[in-house]
Amino acid sequence: MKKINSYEEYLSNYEKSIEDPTVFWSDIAKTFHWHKQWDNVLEWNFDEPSINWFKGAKLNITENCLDRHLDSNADKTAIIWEPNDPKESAQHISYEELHQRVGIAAQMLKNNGVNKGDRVCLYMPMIPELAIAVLACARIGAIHSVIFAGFSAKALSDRVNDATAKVLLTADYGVRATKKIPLKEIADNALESCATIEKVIVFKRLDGSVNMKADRDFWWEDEILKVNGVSAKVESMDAEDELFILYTSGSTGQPKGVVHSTAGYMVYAEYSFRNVFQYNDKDIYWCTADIGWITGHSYIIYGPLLAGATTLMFEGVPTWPNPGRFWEVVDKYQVSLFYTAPTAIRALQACDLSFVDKHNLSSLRVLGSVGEPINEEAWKWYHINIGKGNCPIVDTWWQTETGGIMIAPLAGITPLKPAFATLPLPGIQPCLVDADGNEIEGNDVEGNLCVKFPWPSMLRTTWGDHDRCKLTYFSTYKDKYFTGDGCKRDEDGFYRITGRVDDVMNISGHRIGTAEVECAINTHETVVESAVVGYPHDIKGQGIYAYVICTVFDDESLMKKEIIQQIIKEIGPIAKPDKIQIVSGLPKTRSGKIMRRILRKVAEGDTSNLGDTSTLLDPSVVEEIKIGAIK
Ligand code: 7RM
Repeated sequence: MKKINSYEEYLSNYEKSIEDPTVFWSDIAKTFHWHKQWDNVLEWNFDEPSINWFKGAKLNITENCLDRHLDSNADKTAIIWEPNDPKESAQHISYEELHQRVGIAAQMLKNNGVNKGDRVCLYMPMIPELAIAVLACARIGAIHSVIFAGFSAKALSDRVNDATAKVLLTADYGVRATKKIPLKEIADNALESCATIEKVIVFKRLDGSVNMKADRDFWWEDEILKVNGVSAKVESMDAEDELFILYTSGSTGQPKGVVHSTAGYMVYAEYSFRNVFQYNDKDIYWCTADIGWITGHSYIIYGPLLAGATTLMFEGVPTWPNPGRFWEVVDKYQVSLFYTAPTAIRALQACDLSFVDKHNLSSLRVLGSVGEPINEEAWKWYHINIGKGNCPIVDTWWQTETGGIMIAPLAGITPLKPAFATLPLPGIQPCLVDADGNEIEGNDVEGNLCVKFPWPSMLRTTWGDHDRCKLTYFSTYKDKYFTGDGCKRDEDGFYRITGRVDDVMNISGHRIGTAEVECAINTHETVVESAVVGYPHDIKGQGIYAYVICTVFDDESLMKKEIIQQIIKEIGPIAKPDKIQIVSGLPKTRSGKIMRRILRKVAEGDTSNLGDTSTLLDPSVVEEIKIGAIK
């Protein structure tokens, strides 16, 4: 696949992609390996919604990730694995070895009863076997659902049940910094309420000192041996067959299973990877995300492997054994393309600069950012101290639902503006709409961000509930996909995403619904009601502020500890509130709606002007909340 080489070429490609999307995307799709060509490039309607890309085509995405590279690049490193502990050995897995290990793991799944269309849940640490398991599922047409290994047993069981998964892949433990995470034990607790799971396959990351349930639990290593080195037959998939489910938070308490399909996701993953990062075949590419999130799916596994790149997988954390770990790893492997989250940048920015200056970093060519708006200060720190002023920063805006990067500079090609995601990729037609749903034309404007034409990697449905997909994304504005984000378009037509306009928070780049946290808090027996809002946080981007009404309690600090425990149990540590305020009432309108605007203001520490409170049922609760506000 050829990449765009100049700004003029970007502009002309963009124009072509809008004028004739069919020709544009079929030219790109031709560079992949297909068992059968498509009959039609695009059939769509946003009302249902019904989206078909490359209808009638047959393919397997893993042949495009692996087999396709074997003739010329069998010995090239596909995956570099850097362990949590720098004293442990790293791994270098070539394309040839990865191809073989995926084929064998795929046969292992077959031997354990997994067939095309079955759901397989993956609750695993950041180890090569996770990438291998993802690809093994895709090899035999099983639908993978990766569940972030920081989620609690309750969150895991909810996702397993929603997907009615047949098999769970996990590990004895995960390791992060000095912590040992008992993944198998958490999975055991989750599975007490999961009737559909027939088998659990457990990878031994540590010593294997865990309970194994007879006839249900099997060791990965044993199951692999039983395959006798024979690879599974590749499944020929329809273009629109589901590739994976990935759960993400929305404005209700229940996470949605976002469904991506095969061909369109594949085409867009490679196209966006090559163009945004301006990948060339000598690059060493590192995305620090977790595979439990969409960034890991599209830009640790699929995008880079489709492009035949070397992709680095890191098991550890940015600050252990010291805050220079990222930069040590960059030097160790001569990383040239580096993709991380603003929260990580801000956390490292807060540490001593000597942790950066000890390292050379001259291998770096392109820096990336994803997950939340990057503030100007962090942008500059990243640009000067990490990129030494020489590396373009690609601020990439996209979502679990979009499958791939939508608005971003092409590295070294698109003019940069700090804190701007800049311009849409070819094929992407963003628009801003006002409160009445009318499109806002022209520049120097602000509105809600929508997309008005399909792109290949867009979500197709939400698992088990197509109406929910329609309602959440395609009903707010007619004939448009609604992102949930607010956005500005400046005088030059450049886009700056300003943050969510719905009840979704972004905590350290993790998407968490306020309703999810409220549901978790409300499971505490003495809690009557709660309201959760996000507020600006120096490192995390947003912090969580919870207002809670309780019946009796003796010890306020004990009560708060119990609430936190409840959230860890229901969701996981990522959803822990930063501040909890016990209140006797919440500001409600006469119709019973909580006025979150007021709660957000108080959480921000700005109580000088709370706006119009005349519609409140009981204005005195606001006074009490102001007095008790947590600094
Ligand atoms: C890739 C990912 C999606 C939400 C999205 C935005 C926010 C992501 C940026 C950003 C400003 C960015 N998927 N977001 N990237 N906001 N600038 N470059 O993060 O589904 O987990 O989250 O994240 O609000 O809607 S996600």
